[in-house]
Amino acid sequence: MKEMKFETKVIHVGGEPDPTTGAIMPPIYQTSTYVQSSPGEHKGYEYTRSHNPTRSRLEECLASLENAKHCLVTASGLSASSLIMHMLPKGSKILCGDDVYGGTYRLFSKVFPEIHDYKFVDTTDLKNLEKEIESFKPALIWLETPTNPLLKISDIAAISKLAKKSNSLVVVDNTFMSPFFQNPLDLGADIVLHSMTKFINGHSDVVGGAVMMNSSELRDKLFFYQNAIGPCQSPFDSWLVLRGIKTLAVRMKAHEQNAIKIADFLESHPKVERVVYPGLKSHPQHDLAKKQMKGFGGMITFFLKGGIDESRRFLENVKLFSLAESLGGVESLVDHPAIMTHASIPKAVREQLGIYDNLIRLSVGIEDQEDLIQDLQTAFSMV
Ligand code: P1T
Repeated sequence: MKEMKFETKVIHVGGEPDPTTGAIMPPIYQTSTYVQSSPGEHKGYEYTRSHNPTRSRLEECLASLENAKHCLVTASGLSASSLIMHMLPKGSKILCGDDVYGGTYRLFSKVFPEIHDYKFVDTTDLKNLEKEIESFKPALIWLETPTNPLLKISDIAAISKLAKKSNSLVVVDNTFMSPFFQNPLDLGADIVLHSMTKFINGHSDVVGGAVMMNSSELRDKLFFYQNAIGPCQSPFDSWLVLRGIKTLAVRMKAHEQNAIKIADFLESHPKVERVVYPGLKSHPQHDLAKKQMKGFGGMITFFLKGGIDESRRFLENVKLFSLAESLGGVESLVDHPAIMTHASIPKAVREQLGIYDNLIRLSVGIEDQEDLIQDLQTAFSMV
């Protein structure tokens, strides 16, 4: 059979009917252990921290969506990031994009500096990045693209080329695009990482992470740490993601359609200072976005005219957009990064990056777009 398209893979890869009963939905193997017929003789499953058939189905599906040979599903996005850090030899150098999720920044600036050496740089500036790679000689380059929350876009193919010359690994956190809109391994990255808590699951009811890669050596190293440290996802949560992921393609299209309309609306609104959305011509890396992404996604960042008081009034008056951390669910969310998701970044660093008190991040859901625009309109009128 010809290679299946994305829309087919999300439903059928890992979604084969149960061979024992014919159940069209995969069983939840809610078990911690597996019976052996003789010591060491088993059916490939010994203990759920190491392997679980429900989780294996999800891993198979996710690997196919990122055109990867391997996938490991973890308990959260950050536990997936931690596994990658544990895998590196002590004292490794990591060059990380300067604008990343606040929790990633905290992990790399407060937890792992005891083991490794981190440098945060603007990875959208290729010339400067090339110099940094030459002088810092990183073992690993960490890209989040588009970034959270400023939606900056790094050139995955060009950076992967530079990295190959210096034998650095490239990791791409692809959470904002999901495998539907961007496939970093196809562009030369070594590992792609997702917080499955977001678009992949899509229903705001699971925390999870995943890493995909083509190298069996990398997979085996990461699996060793996954098994040794223990951040495995529960069978029930893996099953929920298997359920949620079936609609990933239709959801991503709907998120994007709404986001395009809302970005246009915001760009013409008198109370908005600036809108950042990869699909807008005004986005500084719009051409790169068109080249390396298959769509622009459902995340929008904008700057309100004013400061914290105006932001508070806006955020207290939206109704359909719920004020909450996280993103990527079917329901629209709004976030104030400086106080919420990126509070762990020191104020001075935040402001250097442009994460001011008037910056607001939208995770545009799949509700009716006129209802969403009306909701924003009402909140603006209260500012
Ligand atoms: O929350 P967790 O599943 O551990 O994923 C961490 C993570 C990793 N990478 C990116 C790009 C992320 O956005 C996140 C989590 N982000 C939020 C909770 C947020 O509201 O931005």
